[in-house]
Amino acid sequence: MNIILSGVKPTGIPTLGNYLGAFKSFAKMQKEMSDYEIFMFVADMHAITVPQNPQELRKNIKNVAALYLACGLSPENLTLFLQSEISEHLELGYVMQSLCYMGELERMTQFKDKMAKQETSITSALFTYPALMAADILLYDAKYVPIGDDQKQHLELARDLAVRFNNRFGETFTVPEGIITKTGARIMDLQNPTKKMSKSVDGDKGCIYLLDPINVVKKKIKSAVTDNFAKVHYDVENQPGVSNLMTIYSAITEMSYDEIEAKYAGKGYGDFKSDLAEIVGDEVSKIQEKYNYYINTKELDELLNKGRDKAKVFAQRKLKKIYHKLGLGRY
Ligand code: ATP
Ligand code: LTN
Repeated sequence: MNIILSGVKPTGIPTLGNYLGAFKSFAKMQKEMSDYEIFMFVADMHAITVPQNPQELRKNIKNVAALYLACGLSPENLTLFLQSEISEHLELGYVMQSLCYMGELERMTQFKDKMAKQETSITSALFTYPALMAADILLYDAKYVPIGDDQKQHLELARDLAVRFNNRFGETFTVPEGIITKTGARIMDLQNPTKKMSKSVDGDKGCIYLLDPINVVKKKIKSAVTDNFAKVHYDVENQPGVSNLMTIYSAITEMSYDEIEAKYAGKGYGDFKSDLAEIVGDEVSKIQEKYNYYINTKELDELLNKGRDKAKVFAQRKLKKIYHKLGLGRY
């Protein structure tokens, strides 16, 4: 059986970046690849690699689960679950750590960035997190993993670890392939367009949260940083702010950059930003309508129970085989 799998960390309210880089493509793949099984999980174990407030975390977990559905994933043919309810992720995570070299983890840019910023409280779990992410994927023999551009390096590591295990212990894991959306792969902060839009970074003017009131969403778009060129033109180096807004425009409307440039030729940023504010406002309001349904009904918990039970069967079966290949245990 072929599986498409991905995870989202409940480290805050998901952003427009998460939607365009990840959630939106999950739903698209579910529609287009109907012969694949879709496994989606809330990566709550990854969330605690940085300090979390337990009450907030519990809320964020439910929010992420509801947003998977609100962003267009249909509950049919979907296995939706929480990572912390399937302990096999951690067990295989440990196996992956014992296969993974320190040097490989030290090279991970996400980790290096955090070290460079000398953020306090860098935990050992944050350092080994790519090994757990590899386990998340390999445990289910996922074939395709839709991710944003920032996860490319982690996915590469998962592939390397799969190949390494297979070479040492015989064919065991499917080598996964990352699927990165053409547009929307990296949405930048609206106030600081050289930085990724991120849900766990303070200072929210540059970040559109999927649960922001719609007037706030529009206001954030309208006050996004641009430049003095007064030309809607895609040029990431010289016009990063406008280019980022064009990426958002294109990811939602599916218009190409050339089409957008032609539409706004000779016009200033005012028209462009007002139109985009409406486009994003409409998209986010559709998401919120569905979110409100799922967060207020029993259906979400029922789906999570069903997803947990199904994922557990897969995970237990796979881990047993892996332990056997490693020579662990008595059988
Ligand atoms: P954090 O901000 O807490 O580091 P995150 O939003 O980067 O978290 P996740 O919530 O786990 O991390 O991300 C879920 C998915 O969203 C991943 O596939 C990731 O690549 C994608 N993603 C996250 N931010 C962006 C962004 N700004 N643009 C495009 N895709 C993104
Ligand atoms: N590391 C990812 C979230 C994540 C994930 C995964 C994505 C954890 N496990 C498995 C795809 C497959 C992130 O920070 N965005």
